[in-house]
Amino acid sequence: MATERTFSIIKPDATRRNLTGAITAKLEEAGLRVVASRRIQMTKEQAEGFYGVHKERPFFNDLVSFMISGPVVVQVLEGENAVARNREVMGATNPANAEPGTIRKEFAESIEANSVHGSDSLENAAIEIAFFFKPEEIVG
Ligand code: RTP
Ligand code: MG
Repeated sequence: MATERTFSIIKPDATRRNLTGAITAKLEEAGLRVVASRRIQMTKEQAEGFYGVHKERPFFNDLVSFMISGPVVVQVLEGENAVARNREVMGATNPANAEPGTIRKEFAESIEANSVHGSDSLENAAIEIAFFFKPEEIVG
């Protein structure tokens, strides 16, 4: 088992409903430690850049609009197998398919307004962390 860092976003549907603490508690209960955290209003340019891999997908414009519809909380999470552990506690993209006890099962509103983002690989985690945080802002 390796200690890893992954990148998380608490999305606008969740900050709007004041779920930042409840979601962070779920992450912590899953053994993940918040080693960096910042509440921001993403710009359109930031959201388009961050989700660049999805720019040919039919949902891209809606996704960008959603991600700038309110504040988000960007976080770096650290722990054993943090990338996979975080994906596990997040649950499936579509909350209808998410396992009981997962963040998306409990809190997500829809396949788009699904409360959290989590990196899908260690490589992408490093890229996504660097997109939002300077090394000195992360304290392990
Ligand atoms: P994320 O990147 O946010 O952690 O979510 P994910 O890996 O589970 O899902 P992904 O396929 O990467 O999609 C990114 C986000 O786009 C929105 N989405 N909308 N309307 C749709 O059919 C649809 N499909 C995806 C969701 O907000 C999803 O988390
Ligand atoms: Mg994804």
